Amino acid sequence: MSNYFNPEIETMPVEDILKLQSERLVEQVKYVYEHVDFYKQKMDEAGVKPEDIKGRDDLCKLPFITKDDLRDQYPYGFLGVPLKDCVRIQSTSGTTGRRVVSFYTQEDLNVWETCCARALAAAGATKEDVVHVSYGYGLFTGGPGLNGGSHMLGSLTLPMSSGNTDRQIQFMTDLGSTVLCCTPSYAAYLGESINERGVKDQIKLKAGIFGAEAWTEEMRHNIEKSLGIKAYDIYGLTEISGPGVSFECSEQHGMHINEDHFIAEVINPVTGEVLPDGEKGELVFTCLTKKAFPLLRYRTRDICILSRKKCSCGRTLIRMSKPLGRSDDMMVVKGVNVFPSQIETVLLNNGYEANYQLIVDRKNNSDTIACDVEWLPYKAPEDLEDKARKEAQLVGKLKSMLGIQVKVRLVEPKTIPRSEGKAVRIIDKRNLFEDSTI
Ligand code: DLL
Repeated sequence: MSNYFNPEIETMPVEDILKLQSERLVEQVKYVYEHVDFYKQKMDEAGVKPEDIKGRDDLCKLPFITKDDLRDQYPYGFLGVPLKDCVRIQSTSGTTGRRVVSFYTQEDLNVWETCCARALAAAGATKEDVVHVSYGYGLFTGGPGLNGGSHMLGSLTLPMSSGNTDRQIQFMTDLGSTVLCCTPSYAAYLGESINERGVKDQIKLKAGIFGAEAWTEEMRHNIEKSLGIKAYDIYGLTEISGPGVSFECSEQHGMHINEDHFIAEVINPVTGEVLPDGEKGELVFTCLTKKAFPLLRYRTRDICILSRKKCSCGRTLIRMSKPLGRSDDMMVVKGVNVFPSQIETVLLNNGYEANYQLIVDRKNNSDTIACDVEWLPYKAPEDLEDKARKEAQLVGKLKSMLGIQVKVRLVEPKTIPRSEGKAVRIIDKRNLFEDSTI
């Protein structure tokens, strides 16, 4: 069963949604050209006038925008309205360089929250539900986004924010939370903690909406089992609004993009060439309705696949795969591309959980990669020999997945720091960017 928040949009015939996108794009390009100096300059440089954009087929004439452009224009360079018409600021969780700040008018907030309400409805939430929001509140978009979506849906909203796991579980049992929203790594930790305390039978959760970081199907399976729920993915980024740019439906097979507000493209990250649906590449978004921070052709660095295949939930909105990695976060170790998700898949397929950390270093000009993995409490190695055997087994499995030698160290449960927000999986000690020149 799939519930729609805006059935007329979510199930609109594809030709109609494409037509709506074309109309909105023409308006939006005119709007940004007149209101944001950056676009006027960039389009003039590229020799493109607003009149050249007659519909979505002309989108490829527009230049791309990158995170560097946002940094250069920080903080007000992309504003499409006077600052006095903005009512909210949010910011990325980025830890290096200048933060990206995003601005919202009241109407921009309404659109964002509508997108989140669609995600909640698709996960089966209604007015009858108690929505437990354990994403961080504040500058991070997770808490405010799902909170707003839950209000819009009319659900009872518990603005828990992240942290204080005992209190989370107490509220969950006392107030009968039915829908949980947090990062998948925190959901896994909550599942672990609930089972340890033996209170699973007091939990009324039926669904969870987990996003903001990569997670695998195996991790989904583990979370569903430990919390006794259906776990849905949700995707978004601060620059484009926040969570709810796309969301999973009952099919749990790709996330529907809110195409009345965003056009998605997939490009070859090296050449910038637009790729046909079904091919893997970097996801690029164009905002059709945002006024305060209107990004056109923004390169997300997330690697994805788009699909227009019919979905059994009845939604006609295009689907994107889970992000399969990042064109920038991908690690190159010993010349081999390594995505943390590949390592996670090996661990979960071999009876471990996603409690691991990767340590990448460079010794004598040669890369090393080590992986600390917690053993499960009920699967502790019997002795040192057994531990070495189990480690060697994982080394072999990782070698066949990645083609390189990863040093594996099994460690005691609960020794790898847990995260209440996005998990820190990689420690790269190589300082690669310090040596780089252009
Ligand atoms: O993480 C927004 C969000 C909040 C999404 C809550 C979902 C739930 P940022 O902090 O700007 O925004 O980070 C955006 O996080 O470009 C992806 O690389 C990654 N990301 C977001 N959702 C997913 C997901 C929020 N479902 C960046 N799967 C994006 C994998 C995700 N990666």
